[in-house]
Amino acid sequence: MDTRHFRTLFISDVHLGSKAAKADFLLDFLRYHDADTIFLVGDIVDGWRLKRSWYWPQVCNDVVQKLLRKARKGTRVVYIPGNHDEFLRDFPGMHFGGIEVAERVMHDGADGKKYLILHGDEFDVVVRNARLLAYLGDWAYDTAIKINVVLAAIRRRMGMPYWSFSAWAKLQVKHAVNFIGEFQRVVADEARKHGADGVICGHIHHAVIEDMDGVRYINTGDWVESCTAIAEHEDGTFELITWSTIADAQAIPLAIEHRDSELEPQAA
Ligand SMILES: [Mn+2]
Repeated sequence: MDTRHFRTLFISDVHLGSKAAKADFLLDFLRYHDADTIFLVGDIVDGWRLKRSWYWPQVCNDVVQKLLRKARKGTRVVYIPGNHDEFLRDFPGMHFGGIEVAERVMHDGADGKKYLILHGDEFDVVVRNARLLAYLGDWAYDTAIKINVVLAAIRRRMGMPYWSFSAWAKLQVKHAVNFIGEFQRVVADEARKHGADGVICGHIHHAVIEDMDGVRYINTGDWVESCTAIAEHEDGTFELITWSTIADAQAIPLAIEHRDSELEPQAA
């Protein structure tokens, strides 16, 4: 298989440090995919898991080394922290081995459009209480987002794990689809508010490229189940890549020993 080169690659929700992380799949993906710019759209490292019990097999180092190597070789690598790697949120503008950390980024697409890149966890509380907040209006909406941030910080200080939207949504199977739709709508609204034509996010582990009332909604998916990434071609078109399917079709040998490591319930 030849290496594919893109203008931009977007990857999120790898959850390195959790046993469910498919790090070996990602390592293979990174071998065959390159880009001028790589955006890591949050929850790459699962700080919450690591805090509870240290789980860091060699393949996690390999992924990190691979990314650092790409950065050294001239790829611009930008790390946008999520809720599971929020310790990085204290370092906006910092560089680690050539990887820059940013809270949010406005990406100029090759199609001439602007794409707001963010992880997406700040909208959990809004999604949970969407109807009530719509009724109460803008002030309540903005306040809810602020409360979410403060509560997350308090929980963190108390050593409690971040409340996980997708784990919770999965429990409410019947409503899960509604919640995904609600999340998409809320995040697309945020992009609109900032004058962006589209938004690229992660967090809910549901990869898709979709139009939400004139705003392009793109979700990078995850590397604990579906092994997906978003690629931006030179001509500005976006492609959703499902690596597990491609790897199977190409019969690319994977490091089997990591593959069936005990699965744990995942957190978004
Ligand atoms: Mn997340």
